[in-house]
Amino acid sequence: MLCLPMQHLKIYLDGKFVDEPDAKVSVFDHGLLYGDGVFEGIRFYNGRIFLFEEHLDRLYDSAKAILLTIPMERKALREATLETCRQNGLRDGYIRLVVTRGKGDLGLNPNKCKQPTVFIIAATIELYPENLYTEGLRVNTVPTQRISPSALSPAIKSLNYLNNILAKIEGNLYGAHESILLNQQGFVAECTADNIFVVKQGKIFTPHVSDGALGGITRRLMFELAREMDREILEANLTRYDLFVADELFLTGTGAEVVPISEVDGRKIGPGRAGAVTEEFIRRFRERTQKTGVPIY
Ligand code: PXG
Repeated sequence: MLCLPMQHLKIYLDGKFVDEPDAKVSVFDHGLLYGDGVFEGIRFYNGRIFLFEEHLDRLYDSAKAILLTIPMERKALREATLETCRQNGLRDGYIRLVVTRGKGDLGLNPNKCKQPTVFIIAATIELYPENLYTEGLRVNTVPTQRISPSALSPAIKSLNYLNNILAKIEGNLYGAHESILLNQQGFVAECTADNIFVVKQGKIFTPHVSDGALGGITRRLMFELAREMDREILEANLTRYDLFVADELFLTGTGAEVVPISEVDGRKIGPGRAGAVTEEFIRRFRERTQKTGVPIY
């Protein structure tokens, strides 16, 4: 039997492409020490990066909001991202674009960090199994509340995800596929890495960003797809009650895409599987992913 050498992923790290085992950052990097940095999760489908400019916009805005200067012009960062996909010969997959405050000392003062760290990973991603896109996810609301926008704006896609991770751990303890976080007023905010939508009597609702939801790029696409469907999405203060009595519920996110919810806190939602409106969003979303995006090759 012919044994081929194992192919390592090529990682972009501070201007160079390195094999994954050599892609290392300092233990003094404030991204690691304090979660001081920003990131994007981006998908590419059929040889095209999906909603690439929208993700770059959000990355630069997140960085600006924490006074972190990304040490690359947008054009260079765009090209480095495309080249990372090419170096790995991928046509479908997931990109993780990360900018940290860089190496500093053991104090948290970011002024000690002279050079931000930039790395880009392009890899394949394991989605939820296809059956869940018809059968739906079991989700739970969890005790951990979404961090208040006045404490840390959920609009900033920072490396500080402990709030979401604690919620995820709690959902895992319930055996849930995902966790729903409420805010301090008891309104539904979002899931750990997804936005949430409610369908009720033909109308569609989603939490306000000010209720603690990230302004998801997939969320924004839903507003556009709804217009195509002659439907309207309303931003609203939603409670657990609204989830329990919904006709349909679904989640959106770069990783999860558009995925139905069948159960919340052990209660069956609507038909207990993907409803007609959710299915229409899934169909239109998939069409977009296959037909649009920035070509890699
Ligand atoms: N809320 C939060 C807290 C997120 O982190 C979303 C909503 C959905 O936003 P987008 O723009 O993706 O539609 C996110 C997205 C991961 C992962 O690895 C997380 C995200 C995106 C991709 C992958 O779990 N966050």
